[in-house]
Amino acid sequence: MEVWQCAGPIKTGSWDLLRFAQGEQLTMGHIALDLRVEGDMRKTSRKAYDILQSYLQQSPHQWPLKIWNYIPGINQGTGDEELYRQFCLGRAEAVLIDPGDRPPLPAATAIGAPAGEPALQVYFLAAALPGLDVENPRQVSAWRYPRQYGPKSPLFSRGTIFRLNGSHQFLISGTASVVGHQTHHENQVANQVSESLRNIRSLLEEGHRLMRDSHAILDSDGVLKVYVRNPGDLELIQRTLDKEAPAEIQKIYLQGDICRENLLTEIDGIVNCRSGE
Ligand code: 3EB
Repeated sequence: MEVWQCAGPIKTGSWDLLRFAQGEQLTMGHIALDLRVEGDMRKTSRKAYDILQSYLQQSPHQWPLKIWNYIPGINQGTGDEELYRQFCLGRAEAVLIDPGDRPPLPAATAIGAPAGEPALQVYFLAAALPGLDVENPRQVSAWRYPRQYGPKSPLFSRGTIFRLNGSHQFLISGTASVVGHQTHHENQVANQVSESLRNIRSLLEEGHRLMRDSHAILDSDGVLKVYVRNPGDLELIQRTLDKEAPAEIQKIYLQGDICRENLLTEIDGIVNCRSGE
């Protein structure tokens, strides 16, 4: 469960197939589209992002800060037919922006749901102003991934910093054992965890470089969500993180498939930023 609190009154409602709760500074929303009704993953993804986009255009909170995508059977299908790649294709068809123009992109997570789940689900957090995009110097920006990963690149920033009630928060996208654009440590789950954590630290450091006076801290106000492909890996993943991540930060472990077959784990999260050194 994700709980966001902001100043009221909170207005709830629906718009087409989308449902939302809108406070003063933030909107949280959700779209679920039945894949059997819409036809296939590409069409469903395109429609979900069409609806999201037209909703945002008329909302006081026009800028998505973070998007969570839950994709049934994410690794089903081979080559460009893989459902994650079809999801990326539909998203790119709907989203009107050219990432080459460097528009603000939301942070995102894309995680598998059980293959039997009927619906593609998209959750979003949006605000009146875009966040500050942070890319990771250790990783190729996802929107610049080469063709081998699919016909259309994923559209998200590695992280977004935004201001809420006087302090900065850092929204961390799903971060896996990807260095450059390649998967590292295939079949080695503990090393994948370590590499994901190195990527997160590098991302937070880049945020500090961009923000100068503000830096993200892995303390008890923060939370890391750790996605685990194989439940049998849970203990090893937990032990590795207990060794390598600060004890104070909250950790949530969730089962979910990752967007590349050779990735066994991925971590996203939200951490606070503090002023000064
Ligand atoms: C990666 O580094 C992992 O398609 O929205 C992470 C976060 C990933 C978001 C997305 C995909 C997405 O490429 C995969």
